[in-house]
Amino acid sequence: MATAKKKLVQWEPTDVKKELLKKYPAKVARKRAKQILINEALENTTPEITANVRTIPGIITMRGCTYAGCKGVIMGPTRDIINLVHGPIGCSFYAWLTRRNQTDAGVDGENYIPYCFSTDMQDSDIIFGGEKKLAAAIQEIYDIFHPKAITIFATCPVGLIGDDIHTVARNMKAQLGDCNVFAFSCEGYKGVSQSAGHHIANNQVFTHMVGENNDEKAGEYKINLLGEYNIGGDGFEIDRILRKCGITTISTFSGNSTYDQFASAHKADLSCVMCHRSINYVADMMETKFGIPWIKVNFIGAKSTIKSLRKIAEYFGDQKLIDRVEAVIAEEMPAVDAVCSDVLTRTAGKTAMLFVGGSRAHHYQDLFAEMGMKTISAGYEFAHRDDYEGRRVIPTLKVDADSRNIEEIEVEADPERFKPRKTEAELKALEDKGFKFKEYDGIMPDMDPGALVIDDCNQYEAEKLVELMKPDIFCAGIKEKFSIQKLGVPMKQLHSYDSGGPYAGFKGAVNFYKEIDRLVNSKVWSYMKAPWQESPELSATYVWE
Ligand code: CFM
Repeated sequence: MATAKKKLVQWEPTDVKKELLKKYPAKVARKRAKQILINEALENTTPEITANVRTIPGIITMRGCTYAGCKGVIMGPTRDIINLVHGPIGCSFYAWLTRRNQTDAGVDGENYIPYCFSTDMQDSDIIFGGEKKLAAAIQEIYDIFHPKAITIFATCPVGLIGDDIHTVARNMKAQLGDCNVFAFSCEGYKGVSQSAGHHIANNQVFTHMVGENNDEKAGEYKINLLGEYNIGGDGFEIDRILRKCGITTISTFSGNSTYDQFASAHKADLSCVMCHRSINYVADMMETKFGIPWIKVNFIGAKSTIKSLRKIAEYFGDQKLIDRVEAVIAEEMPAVDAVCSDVLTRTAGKTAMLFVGGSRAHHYQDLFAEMGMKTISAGYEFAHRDDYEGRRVIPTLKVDADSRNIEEIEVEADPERFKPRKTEAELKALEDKGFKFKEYDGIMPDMDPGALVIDDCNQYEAEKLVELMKPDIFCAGIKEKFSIQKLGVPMKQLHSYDSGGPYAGFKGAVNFYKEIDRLVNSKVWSYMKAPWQESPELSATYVWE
């Protein structure tokens, strides 16, 4: 049924919303209605969206858990720290190398990412407590690997039985002497999604590692790249471009990162925030404690990459850098333009839907726009209102019981190391020219009026949307992949990139154009027919008949 020819163009966004809600019990429909908006952002009359709230029980959400956000997302890409999961083996096994954060082990070769470290809790540990087993595991890791740091992750049962992982960490750190040991209270149930896990991870990274190494770092135009996780090698492509421009990356949080990068992050002169959702508070803390200003960047999309590079150059204000950035853009863009104009003839006017995490549903709209494609519906799994409506709503965000679960750390200016990177007058001069610091307007202003913005979209709604609106491509994750393809619509995973990528930067844009062109122009999906679509009444006989 789901062929492009049968597009039901008569569906108005308000009708689509009604259809999505129709099957729900009244109370559920009322709640979901607040998480589904019809975008009117250009006039800026869109009412507030409900986000970062618990998924309604019974709904099959696309979200992950707090442990996933802490262990998998933030700490997962760090190569020379040993991440030890305190819990039953499943929590570790199913988080083992499933996120495609790539690593280059560098000259030192220290890389623990291929390993899986777990305390493998058993029934007896749940009954009698697992602290001794945890301490023994830390000792064993130390004896075998001598890593710079060991971090401990609490899984759900650890919180339930009350193991004091922080005390174990403190004692082991003192006992070992030359290994930093600290823990995360990131039990899966701790928040409403992986977003809570990001926050728990980042707070501890900031407390236990940032600022530890005071050695001067070589290089010019020093930046931190915050919220870039090197999925499918995105970070490598961004590094390539930055290096070519002469920009020095002191740290990346946390794609292909090392202990020393976290420890030296306070030596940078600018923080560039890629994924706002997972890390914006770290950028704020860096500014408060060390005086490093921050800007929002986006390296997904060739135009966004150009904009971000120019913004970094404008911040440093050095003509040498400004010229170098322009030279790099001039050198890189012909190859990008050539592929873009080729695919445009086949991709312009096609439609996309994006339901991904907390930032990609926004960033990837830029790439689709470059291909002349329109995003008719998009939303985040777990972002907060500021990622939809912009940072201006932050002061009005309600603090509920779930947010209260996450420790807010108090940060003050460091008495010795706080150093304003620019004078008040310099900052003002930049701002007067339209330069924006710590600004993010969210996804909604960039979406067309009438587009459907859906927070925490679920399996049922995803299938319903595809059925009603027939997008030319649907982007989400592995849980959605096959149900969407079975509806006859191509599906691109924008978490893992379906083993593809990189899609960031210039070379990434070219990869993406080609991949999407191939997908949206493939007829194979429309040929798919389930048996019941050919003959709606299935009949069968019992073998003994
Ligand atoms: Fe940030 Fe991410 Fe994302 Fe995210 Fe993620 Fe990811 Fe994502 Mo999957 S940190 S919010 S928790 S950009 S793992 S690299 S793709 S959901 S949109």
